[in-house]
Amino acid sequence: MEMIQGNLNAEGMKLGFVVTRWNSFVVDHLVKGSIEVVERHGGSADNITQVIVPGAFEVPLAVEKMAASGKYDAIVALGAVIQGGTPHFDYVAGEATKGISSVMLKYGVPVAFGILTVNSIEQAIERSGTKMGNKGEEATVSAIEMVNVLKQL
Ligand code: INI
Repeated sequence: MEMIQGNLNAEGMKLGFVVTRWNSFVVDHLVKGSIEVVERHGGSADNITQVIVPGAFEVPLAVEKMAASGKYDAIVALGAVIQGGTPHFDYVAGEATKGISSVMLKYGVPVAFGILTVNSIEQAIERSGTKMGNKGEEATVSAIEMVNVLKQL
């Protein structure tokens, strides 16, 4: 049986981060953890390009431009959509998710989903480097793994 899986070596990997300004008090921690995890896996912050966008709704367009440029081995979307009292959350989170996955399939470039979609600020804090880990780091590790899987396919 042939088994293909990706290692977590990020050496020489060129990564694009698309980062929202919305909820920056949380997103800053996702970015910090993501940079650290690249370095822990042999990559370099010098090979990361960060693009700042207003909110999660704008993320797919920036991800698409980065994917189309052919300059990046993978892209990581980092943001936080926090539930309010209106259906706005569902539209923003839904469009971000759909847009990101369609870019990934269109260009064959891994795009990791590091956008928190949570019910409360407390849940966002828990997932940005406190008791539930750091979802930015997790997304970034997924991106590294996918780059290494795709090299073998
Ligand atoms: N954008 C976010 O990234 N997170 C949110 O929680 C959020 N909320 O709650 O509204 C949010 N809205 C802005 C949206 O992403 C767009 O920037 C805006 O609608 C302009 O297109």
